[in-house]
Amino acid sequence: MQNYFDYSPEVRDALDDNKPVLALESTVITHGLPYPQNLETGLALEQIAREYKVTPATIAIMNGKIKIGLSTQELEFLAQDKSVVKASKRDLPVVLSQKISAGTTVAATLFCAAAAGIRVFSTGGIGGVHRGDAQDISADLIELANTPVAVVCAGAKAILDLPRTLEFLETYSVPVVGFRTDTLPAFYTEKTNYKLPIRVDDIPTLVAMLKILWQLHFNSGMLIANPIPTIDSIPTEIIEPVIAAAIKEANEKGITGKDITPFLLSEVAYATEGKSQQANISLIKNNVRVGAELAYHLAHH
Ligand code: PSU
Ligand code: MN
Repeated sequence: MQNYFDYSPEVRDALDDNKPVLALESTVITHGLPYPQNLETGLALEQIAREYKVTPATIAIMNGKIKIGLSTQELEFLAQDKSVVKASKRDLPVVLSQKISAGTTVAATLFCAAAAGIRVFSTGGIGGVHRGDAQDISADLIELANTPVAVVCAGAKAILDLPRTLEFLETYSVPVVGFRTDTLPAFYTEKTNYKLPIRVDDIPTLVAMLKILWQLHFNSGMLIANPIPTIDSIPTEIIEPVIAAAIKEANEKGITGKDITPFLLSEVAYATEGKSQQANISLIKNNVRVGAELAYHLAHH
C-alpha cells in the first residue's frame, strides 16, 4: 500500500519524530476556489500551521502518487493546471492507475491521512446530505464514520441539508462537538438553530475526548464544528436566497454527481460578488488555527 504514497521530507521527519502534523485537503484548491486565491490560500494555510509549530501535510494526487505534503511547485501546479481532477475516495484506484493528478476531497483526504498516521485534519466545510435529494450523500460522511481522525470544519457546507446531515452523523455514531458554539455553524454563517449535542470551549477538553475515542477503538472520527469568525459571517437572510437560486440553476442545467458542489460554490461566489469566497477563505484559516492547536496539544500532552 505504501508504495502508492510519497511523503515530503518535512512530513516524513515530523511523523518519524512524533511531532504534530495537520492534514489539509486539496479539492478546495483545485475545485473550490479560483486562481490565484486558491494558491494564496493553500500557502497561507500551511504558514498558519507552521506558526503553531505544526507541520502541514496538504494531501493530493500527483502523477499517480498519493502525496502527503506538497512542495510550493506542486501546489502551484495543482492550483492552475486544467487537467487536475477532483478525486473522492472511490476515484483513487482510477486516478492512481491513470497516473494523473487530482485534488482530494475530505473523504479521500481522510482515507490518505489515516493511512499515513495523521490524526487531525482541517478543512472548510464537509460534504453532507444534499437538499431535495436525500439520496445524494457525500462520501465525506461515510468516511468520517469509518476513520478515526479528528476533523475541524465550519459545519457542513450551507448548500446542503443540514438537519439531515446531523441525523446521518448521529446514526453513524460520529461525535459532533461545537467548538465555542451551541449550534451547528453553516459554513458562511456562524450560527443556526440546529442545536449540537455538546459545546467545548478549550483545546484540552477536545484532546481528552479524542484520547478516549481512540482508546475505545471507535471506528469513527470526531467532527469539531468551528464557526466562521463573526466579522466574515454572512447572515442567513442574505445567503439563503442566493443558495436557493444556485440549486435551482443546477437542477435546470442537469448538473449532478461530483460537479454539483463546485458548481454551487462558484454560483454563490458570483452572486455575492466574491463575498462568499472571502468567507470561505476566512473560515478555512480559522479551522487551521484550531486544528493546529489541537495537533500541537495532542503531540505534547
Ligand atoms: N470545503 C470548501 N470548499 C470545497 C470543499 C470543501 O470550502 O471545495 C470540497 C471538499 O473537498 C469536500 C467536497 O470533500 O467539497 C465535497 O464534495 P461532494 O459534495 O461532491 O462530496
Ligand atoms: Mn454527491
